[in-house]
Amino acid sequence: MSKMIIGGAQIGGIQKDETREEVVARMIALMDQAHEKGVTYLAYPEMTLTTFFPRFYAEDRAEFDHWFETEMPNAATQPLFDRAKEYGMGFTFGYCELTPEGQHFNTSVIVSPEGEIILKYRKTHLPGHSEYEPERTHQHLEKRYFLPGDTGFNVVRNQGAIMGMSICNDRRWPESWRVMGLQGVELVTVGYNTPSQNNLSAEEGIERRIYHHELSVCAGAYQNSTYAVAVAKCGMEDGNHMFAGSIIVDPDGFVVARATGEGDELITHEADFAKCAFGKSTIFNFAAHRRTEHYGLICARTGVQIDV
Ligand code: CDT
Repeated sequence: MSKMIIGGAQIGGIQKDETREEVVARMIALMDQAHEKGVTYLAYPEMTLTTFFPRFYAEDRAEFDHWFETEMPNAATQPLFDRAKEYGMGFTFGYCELTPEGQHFNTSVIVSPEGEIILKYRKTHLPGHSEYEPERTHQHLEKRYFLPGDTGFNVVRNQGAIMGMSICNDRRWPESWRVMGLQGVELVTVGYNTPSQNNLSAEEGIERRIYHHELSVCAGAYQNSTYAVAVAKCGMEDGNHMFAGSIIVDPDGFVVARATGEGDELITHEADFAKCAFGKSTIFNFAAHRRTEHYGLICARTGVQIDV
């Protein structure tokens, strides 16, 4: 069976003093709605359980360890896993992971309808900076609080589809999509927290930022002939605004569902994974058309080097 109703559970702002239990209750309310609409795979945002704390600076980063989870599931999230299992629903969500070795990652997982974590992904492209920058109007300290992910972009077969994940800034990098595309991915979920303003240039504006978000997701979906669910944590968090714009995109690169507000909101779409085959067997038939002999520089060189 190639059809499945997929969902994106957009989450409105989470304030600093909100507990994991309060957030999980909101997640379960959206899961209940999703179940009523026949959703069997549901995506939540990046860092679903907490406020987007990289906007704050802590001289001693250990002060922020309380935003991290040392096990998953844990007491706070177990009710979410239980409800999904009761519904026979697969899901994916992001959280901050602190490993037994003391490593910090921005992580997301895919959970099967049986309640098992079947794939873990640790965010690869960490935006921002690692030190406090007084000239900035807003700090974006992901590089301070997280290590670059060590998993790479793997996929897993779940509920009849090949699924993968990326997290927020990853969606802007075609490499993220292509690595999963080369594994035949049919559904990519992308959780995000994107500040509406976080650098010195206020001129960029929210509309342009939303355009770049959508452009990236639509291009990634089209060029790899995959469904994509991009889902925001958004609205006001501790006085800071993050844009909404959650979307579901089909393998042709068209937006087929879109959030209308900036709060907790469910978007859904009946995906037909058979539709991924057309692009994968024609214009994006990688085996027939890719020319890897000319792509070496992509892996050999990180930054621009001008030789002419
Ligand atoms: N969370 C995250 O990765 N946010 C970045 C902010 C970049 S500044 C526009 C993003 O790419 O959305």
